[in-house]
Amino acid sequence: MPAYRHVLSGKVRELYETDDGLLLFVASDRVSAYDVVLPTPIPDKGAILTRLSLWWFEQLADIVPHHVVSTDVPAEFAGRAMLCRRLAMVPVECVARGYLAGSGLADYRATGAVCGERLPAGLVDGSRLREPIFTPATKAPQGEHDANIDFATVAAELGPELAGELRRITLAVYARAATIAERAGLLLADTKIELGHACHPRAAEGTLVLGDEVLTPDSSRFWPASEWQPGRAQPSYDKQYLRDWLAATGWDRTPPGPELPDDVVAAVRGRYVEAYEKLTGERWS
Ligand code: Q0Z
Repeated sequence: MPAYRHVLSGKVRELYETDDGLLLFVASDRVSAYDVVLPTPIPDKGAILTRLSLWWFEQLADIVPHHVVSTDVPAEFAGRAMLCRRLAMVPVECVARGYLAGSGLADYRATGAVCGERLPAGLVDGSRLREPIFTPATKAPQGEHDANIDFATVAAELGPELAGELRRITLAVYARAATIAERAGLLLADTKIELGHACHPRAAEGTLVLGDEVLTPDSSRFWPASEWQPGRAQPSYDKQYLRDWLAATGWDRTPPGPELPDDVVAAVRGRYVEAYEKLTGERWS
């Protein structure tokens, strides 16, 4: 493993580049709530989400190739990092939704549509959509929220052919993942993927590659199927315990957040382990 230099910090992850032109994608143990990174890490969270991403990349490999080259990484990142091919990222967030929540719900309430897709009247928080929809968004700068855009805008910016490929791949990834999640007792409400073109000149021209992390609780909404109840906010699989505990402290959601006690850390870690074990069918340990 050659030398590496830090290039980017996200709220809960880091990106480095190596001398041979690869990227090192590192997941930290940091956890955020209400867009604030909390001062207390969740042990193994970075490793759990990395292993989950790697597992999903394999499940999706017949739909779309992925950017991972190796998990042979420097010791300080062992278990929570992936060496990746550098992609020319498509400047659009690719989101698929099978259920109404978050910004999709907000847009539906305001306009009756999400990303230009007209939906039937009478849908509520958590409603299942008759058919999953592609709801692209602009990539907002750090600290800002992505803005939903309609398919016609993506087609105008990137060309109708690439826009159609993004939609096709995003919906195929959602369909595969939702089926797998349902077998594990989880509903996949929505997921965001990042696609890019390989930069390597020998790579097949025009092939889209799946980048970033995939189908982790940080990029997707997973709901316990047994608790799904349209008409109210659904409990988040990973963070509901944390949010409920934070609410009870009276924290006003401005930084810094409160330190988490050991029992809360253990409960939140347990949820990530449980999500990993349910989805993959493998023990975490
Ligand atoms: C991912 C991000 C951050 C971690 C750039 N294979 C790739 N090729 C080109 N660019 C990226 C990737 Cl994964 C890429 N990000 C998001 C930001 C830490 C990941 F601060 N940015």
